Amino acid sequence: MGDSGDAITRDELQLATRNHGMPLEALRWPLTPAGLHYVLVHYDIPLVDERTWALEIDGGTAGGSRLSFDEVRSRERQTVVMTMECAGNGRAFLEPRPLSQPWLSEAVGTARWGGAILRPVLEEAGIPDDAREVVFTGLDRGVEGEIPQQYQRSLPLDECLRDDVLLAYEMNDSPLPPQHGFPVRLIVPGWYGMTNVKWLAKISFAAEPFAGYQQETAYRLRQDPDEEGVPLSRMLPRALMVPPGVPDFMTRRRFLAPGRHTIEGRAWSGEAEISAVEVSIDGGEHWVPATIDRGSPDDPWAWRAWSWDWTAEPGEHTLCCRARDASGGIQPVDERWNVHGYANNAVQRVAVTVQPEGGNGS
Ligand SMILES: Nc1nc2c(c(=O)[nH]1)N[C@H]1C(S)=C(S)[C@@H](COP(=O)(O)O)O[C@H]1N2
Ligand SMILES: [Mo]
Repeated sequence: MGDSGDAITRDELQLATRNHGMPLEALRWPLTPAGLHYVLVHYDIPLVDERTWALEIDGGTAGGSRLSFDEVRSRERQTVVMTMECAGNGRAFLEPRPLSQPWLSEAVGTARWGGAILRPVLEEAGIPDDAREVVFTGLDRGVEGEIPQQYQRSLPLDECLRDDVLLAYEMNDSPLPPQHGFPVRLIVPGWYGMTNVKWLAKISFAAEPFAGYQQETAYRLRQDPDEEGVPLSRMLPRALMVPPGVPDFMTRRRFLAPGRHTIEGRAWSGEAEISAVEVSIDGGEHWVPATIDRGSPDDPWAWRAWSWDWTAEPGEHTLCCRARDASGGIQPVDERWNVHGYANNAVQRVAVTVQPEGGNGS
């Protein structure tokens, strides 16, 4: 993987127009409307006919099996409200910038995913005694790192047996839109986006660690391309704010009238519950606590709303927010570089001009 200087390349732009982020003002919705949820597709969105589609389950002790779309939908339905974030979120802030989808902060969304629990499907197929992982294969094909492939990721067997891991066929109570994995995708709360394999075609039991491209080459933290690296799994803590006031069209600098404004946003972590959110108005020098809405205990995988009342003084400010979680994780003020540009959860910075003729919305 190469890197680039300051200017965005045509290839990055091509990826950035296909794969859209969630506009940060959409942090106001507890459930992201499906069209505002971020999208990331490595190859092409496949056209799937649900009447002929089937999910193949391979390597079970009960012999191979196939589930039709109706068979998946006739199983007991379970829902989970889950915040999903791409492991590459924050990549475009890194210097030098790793060449891939150039996300800033917006590769996130929260949806209510509905579907069948994976565990009984695996149990009915017969989990082999030596199974350590389960490999999930999507229908989409492409070439990456010069290797032709179908999108494939494995997950440790114990994670697959959680009650909240789903074969999802609904997003926000509607059928999955094509770009989000129609007809059926995997949903694994807490893990970075790449885990949630879309357009599922096949599930196979594996006795050995899966060595596919998306496991061994991509989605690892490395300081050097030749390192073995550390595989990514759960989302690091992050808080984002709704940029206050009104934006400049090109630079997105914000304009705000002096006085009292409520700064609001959401925070999440795949490791542990969010324990604190703090805000800074001076670019991360000084921090003050925000108020966290505890949310519903029924939705442990959903982001948490937070807010902070600001009495804005005229001048130039850099607003920042950062989250901590109960496992001790906290967002760094400075970026941590790695070869592929993953898991950059450095604090968000929003440039705000407070002036009497500034926009009043906050
Ligand atoms: N089959 C398949 N599944 C996939 C992908 C893909 O390209 N193909 N992209 C992954 C990545 S990197 C992310 S971040 C999430 C994005 O899911 P979304 O587009 O529904 O937000 O899907 C994951 N599942
Ligand atoms: Mo991703």
